[in-house]
Amino acid sequence: SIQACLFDLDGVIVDTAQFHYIAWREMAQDLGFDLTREENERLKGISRMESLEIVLSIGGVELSEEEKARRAAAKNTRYLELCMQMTPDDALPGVRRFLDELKANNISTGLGSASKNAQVILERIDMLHYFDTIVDGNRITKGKPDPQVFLMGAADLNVPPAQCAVFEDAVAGIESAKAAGMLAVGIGEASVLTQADIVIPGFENFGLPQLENI
Ligand code: UVW
Repeated sequence: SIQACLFDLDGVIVDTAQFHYIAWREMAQDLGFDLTREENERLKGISRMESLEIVLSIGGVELSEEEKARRAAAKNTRYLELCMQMTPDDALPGVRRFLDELKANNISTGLGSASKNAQVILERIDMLHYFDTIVDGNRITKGKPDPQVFLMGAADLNVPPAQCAVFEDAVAGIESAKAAGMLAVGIGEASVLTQADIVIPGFENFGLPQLENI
């Protein structure tokens, strides 16, 4: 049975994709091109520097390494400024209740995110205390779809991968969970998250009994 649950942050705990989109779009416009919402989808679960490379390739823009570093830092400053508007009410529906249920049943919890901002965002929505371990962009050397992020989380919690469930909204994240040998619960649409063991629209009608039934 499942002994640990590992959660992606962006799109699973909180919807920060909208802020990434605003901040990348402003950078793109400053460089003379636009970024669509659909193009922004490609950035989900992807690290900051890889996201920058994708955005620049969309615009056909080439920058020096120095300018890339400057642009990425400026984007992050803007992104964090937008994130600071969030309150604890911005946690996605049902996720706090589900985490309470896990705690009450002694199931370990971990965060597995490519973001270097994971801790500050969890603090902002007052949810840092829910996680027994945080594996974020400051710790990993290989991004999703590599399994490293979730294997580190399982090792921190001392739980074998086969007894871990991963909650993910990104295709790369589901791939990462499956490569780690874990149960993958997709948050979103089954037509997109085809490798997931089950796909749910969100946590509103999901609890431990549903998890144990998969
Ligand atoms: C991601 O968006 C994944 O990374 P960061 O928050 O570090 O820019």
